[in-house]
Amino acid sequence: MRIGIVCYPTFGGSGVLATELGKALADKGHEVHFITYQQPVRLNVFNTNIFYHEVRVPTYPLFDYPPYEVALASTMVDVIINHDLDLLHVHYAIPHASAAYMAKQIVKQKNGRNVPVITTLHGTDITLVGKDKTYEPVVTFSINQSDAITAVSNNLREETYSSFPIEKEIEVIYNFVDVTRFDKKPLDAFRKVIAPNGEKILIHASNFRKVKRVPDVLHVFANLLKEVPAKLLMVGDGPERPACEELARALGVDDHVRFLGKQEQMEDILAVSDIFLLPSEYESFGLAALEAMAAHSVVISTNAGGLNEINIQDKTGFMANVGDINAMSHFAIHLLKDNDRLNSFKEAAYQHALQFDIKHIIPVYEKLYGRFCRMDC
Ligand code: GMT
Repeated sequence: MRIGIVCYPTFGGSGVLATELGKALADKGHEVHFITYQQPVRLNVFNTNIFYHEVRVPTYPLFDYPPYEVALASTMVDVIINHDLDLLHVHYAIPHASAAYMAKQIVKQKNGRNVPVITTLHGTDITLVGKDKTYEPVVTFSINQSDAITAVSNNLREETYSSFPIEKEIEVIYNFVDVTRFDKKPLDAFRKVIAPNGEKILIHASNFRKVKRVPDVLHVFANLLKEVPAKLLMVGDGPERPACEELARALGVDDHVRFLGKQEQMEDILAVSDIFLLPSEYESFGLAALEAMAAHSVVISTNAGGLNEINIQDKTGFMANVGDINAMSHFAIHLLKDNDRLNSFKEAAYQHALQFDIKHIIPVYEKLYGRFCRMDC
């Protein structure tokens, strides 16, 4: 098949998922065309089946807001026609689903072809941004116009139905992880630098947005440090990072916390981790937590959104109500004070991650594509 993938090229979960999907499809022999405004961060391989089309947004003094959606739709039209795409798979509704709708209409008018559009909903496109009245009518319309709609968890499917008048079936296709990539032996030298005296290692990774409640990570860590020698790695970057660095100093834990910024080699970092902290206010799924589980890390998260679809209470990790710092601190201490318990949780987390392995999920997407394919694809 010849598949167009549209996503955000940044470190966000939807872009990561879309890029890994495209890479896996290319490995299986499909021709994959990424259409984005920048090379996706995880598109770090050379594969003759992968093509990357950069969306250029010409500026003009009149444009306070350069019309990205128009440039995106035009690039989609160009790639669909000139590379004879079988379908477009857009990740994150805004503005990808509406740009795809426009591209579809243009191709229909120009070539008489009805190119199928599949929209995958990821989270904040529905729960935060999409609900905003400024965007809602376009989001509702373009989701309804998609030939197929998927959501990354049951929770997101329900959230979508309760927030938007969606007339079509939303299919749940869970996010996935390439377990072989994350199931790595820790690099001893790295572990020694981070935790020279054998301290336990906790990790948080996110885009440091408000929805992630990153300060809760530091409060939990400060409580834990009173009882267990430990180090904390903070991976990623975003608007909350300066305040979090300040908070680490105010709590007096900054000597034990490293802010690593954006990192590509997550598998090497996660390999040294004992606990992954994700105290988010909402997660449709929590791909970062799943990657941590594949790396044998125990997840302590909130029970918000779809997190309970990947984290099993008292087995692969623990969940607490949003903002319940005491409960999360208690869970971390409970795990880190007993090595046998910690190891059995690590193994359970890894085993559970296997259910979301890439090899189970890619065929589900291929089957979905097959429903919309022309005879010759
Ligand atoms: O919140 C993020 O990390 C970014 C955001 C995105 O769309 O890039 O992530 C959402 O999609 C991920 C991949 O499907 C999910 O794993 C995240 O849970 C989801 N984030 C939220 O729902 C807040």
